[in-house]
Amino acid sequence: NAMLSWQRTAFHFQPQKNWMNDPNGPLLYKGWYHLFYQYNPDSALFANITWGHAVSRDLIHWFYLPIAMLRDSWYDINGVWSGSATLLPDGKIVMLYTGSTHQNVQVQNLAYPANLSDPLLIHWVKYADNPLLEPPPGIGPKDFRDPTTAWIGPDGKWRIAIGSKVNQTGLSLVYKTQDFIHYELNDQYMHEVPGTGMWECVDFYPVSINGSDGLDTSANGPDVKHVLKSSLDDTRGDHYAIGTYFNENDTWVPDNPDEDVGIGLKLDYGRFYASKTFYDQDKKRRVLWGWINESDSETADLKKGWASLQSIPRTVVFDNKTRAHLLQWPVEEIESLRLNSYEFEEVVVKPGSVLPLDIGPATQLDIFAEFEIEYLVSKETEKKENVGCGNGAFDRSSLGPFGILALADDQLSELTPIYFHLSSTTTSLTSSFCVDETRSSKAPDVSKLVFGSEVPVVSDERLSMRILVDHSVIESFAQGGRTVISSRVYPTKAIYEAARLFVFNNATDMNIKASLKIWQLNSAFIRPFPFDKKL
Ligand code: DQQ
Repeated sequence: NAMLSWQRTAFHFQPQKNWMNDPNGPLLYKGWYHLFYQYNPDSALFANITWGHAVSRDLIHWFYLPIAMLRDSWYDINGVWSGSATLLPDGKIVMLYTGSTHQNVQVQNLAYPANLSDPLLIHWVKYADNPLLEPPPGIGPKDFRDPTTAWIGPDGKWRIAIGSKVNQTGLSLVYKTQDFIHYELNDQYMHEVPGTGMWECVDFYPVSINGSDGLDTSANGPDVKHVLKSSLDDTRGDHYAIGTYFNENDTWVPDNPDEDVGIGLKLDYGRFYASKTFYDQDKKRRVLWGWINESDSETADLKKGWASLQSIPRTVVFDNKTRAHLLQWPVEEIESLRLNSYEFEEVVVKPGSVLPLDIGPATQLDIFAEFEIEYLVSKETEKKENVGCGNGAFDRSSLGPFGILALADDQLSELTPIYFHLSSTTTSLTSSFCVDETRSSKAPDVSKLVFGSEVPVVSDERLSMRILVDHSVIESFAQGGRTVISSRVYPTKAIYEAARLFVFNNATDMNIKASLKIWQLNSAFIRPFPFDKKL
């Protein structure tokens, strides 16, 4: 049975079968988290896009619900594309989404729940006079999509942002509205960055710079900065920048122009795209979802009968230490899946060695690892290196790489290293945080890349990583989530009981002392809603 193939994940959200892409309209309503998603009901390839729908009490265990919106009108017949939810102060819900029309023009549409007293929000009504917005003058018919969650300004009007481009300049338009039916386009863009191309799935939200709570999308004030994110394309990924939002004309300016949207930081340096946040008003946190694609072939996807998964939802906060990054962290509810735990303290890993971590089956794990460094060469001969991730995990040099081998078999014929490579051993360092997929699978037709980026290590910090392993996906977080990498791997040997975990040190000039805490993770319940039973 293809559905039972080992690549299927156990605690990541996936539809029962067929194709999924972007997360859409996440919200918390009457105690239920709602996730909608770009979904092809007919096959495991991208086509016929509708809105799939699932609900959860805790962001981990999910119930599939009927498709929320089908392609049934001229204004979305070529796809019910991405969009966002806004929870209004009077308790109503507004869903804005892009439709691809019968002529493949991108337009913005409104939908709302048929019955607000249904906490499952099963039935959706499309507004009778859709579409509400067509591409304005100067904007191409296929460059106008993915409305954000709305935020309200001091004048009492709501604003939404919509991604676009003019020539190769990526940009975000802003519209104002009072009733979500009539809209007025601002004359200024919110922001634009030359050379970045089409901005898909713009996300725009405040972060608190003095506290750890998330903020409602409309929050603003002196203790707030605003994050602007755009999705460039699935190879370049989801780029963000932190900056200041100016209420009076709805423009936004990055703190650091050299790290502007699309040319600076990425939410995730691996396989992760079209992400979107929402504000969880009960737990006062901002939660991020992202689409993690397959990296095997379309033929393999058709054979499996499914393609894609969603990341583990992550809380997003401003990094109070660097004051220049976001920190992403798996929502705390994932910890409810923890089973047996294993601890390893100050395991010395000598240059060139690989040590097994005896934890039993290693296909569903939550791993914390901290590393201390013992430099074996005198100060005088100490080398500085700036190797980055490009050389992969197998190229040895004085300061790395070292880290974890996940989804490895005993013979190390398949393995996925998640590792650091330092630039300097003294004081405050910058290191690279990387994942190397190149030896992850013997299967043919699998794309295998080396991913990663710099991760600043603040002086009082130890080098640390957290890794979630779930059969064919590995999500890795360095330095509390300052740099994040999602990867897909399809081992053929390191599966089921044969999957192992190791710690390795490929540095030539230092010992590594590794301290680890590892949990087996249970599977989550992800299944059709039991309409016939009482919950
Ligand atoms: N996916 C949707 C678009 C969006 C793109 C179509 C991003 O609305 O721009 O499935 O992956």
